[in-house]
Amino acid sequence: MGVLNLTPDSFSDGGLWLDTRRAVEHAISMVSQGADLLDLGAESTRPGGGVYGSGAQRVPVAEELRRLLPVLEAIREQVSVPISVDTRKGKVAQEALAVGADLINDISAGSDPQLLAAVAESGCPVVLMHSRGRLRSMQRRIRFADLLGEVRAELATAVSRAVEAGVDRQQIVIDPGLGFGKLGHQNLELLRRLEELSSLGRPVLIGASRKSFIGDVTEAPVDERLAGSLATVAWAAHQGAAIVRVHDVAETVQFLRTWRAIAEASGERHESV
Ligand code: HH2
Repeated sequence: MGVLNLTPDSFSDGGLWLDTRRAVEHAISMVSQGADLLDLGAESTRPGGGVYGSGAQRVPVAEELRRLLPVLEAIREQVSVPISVDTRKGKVAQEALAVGADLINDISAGSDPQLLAAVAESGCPVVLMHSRGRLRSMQRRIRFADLLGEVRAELATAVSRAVEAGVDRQQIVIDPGLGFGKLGHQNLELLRRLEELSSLGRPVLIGASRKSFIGDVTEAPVDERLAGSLATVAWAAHQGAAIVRVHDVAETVQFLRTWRAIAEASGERHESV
């Protein structure tokens, strides 16, 4: 999943794709590099209270739609891969689905009933991501007694809430929400033990690309975290993640194709008869 942030303030690529023409070119280039789906976001969600100071500003619905819709419509005309929209707002999800978005990626795991209603009505897939508390303050007072157990239980609750709202369980993807209300070592542990989320019976998405816990380990600045990001992709793939959400598509695709070729290598030659 290739990330396209239509925001002035995203933590790693804020302001890069504000011009519609450039944003569309970038989307097309990610698809030609091998992205199987795209994720368009028009509101930064970097949490406050930690490395990002006061965190992202909340964006009104009208502004989020103004940033999103023209680019979404233009990309829809030119690419055939599924397009995801990264939003917490029901109204934005509804309008995006109406102009051709294929799935909704919600970092608040369906906190807006209108979003779940829009997803249920369209029958589209939805990503429900784990987080705790409010974006502005979630990096303060982080407490887990049983990290994996609590993340899994809270994701199970989010899945049940979505199903009660009419969302098809088979259309739900879950995400432990790396960097959202977790400390650096907790993000590492979630990656190492990712397989334990498989008991929820839903595919897992991982978004680790360029995040600050990679910087904590490597001391690399945000624009020099590709190698660290690829290490997270390796762990995610090894633990059975279905989708990795990344900024660097070409490098990730090359990495995963090689990784998979090794995993599938049998040592036998398959010659056509
Ligand atoms: N991370 C970010 C945004 N959306 N969605 C899911 N499902 N999982 C994630 O881990 C995730 C996400 C944050 O990354 P980015 O979009 O690059 O930054 P920003 O929120 O500052 O726009």
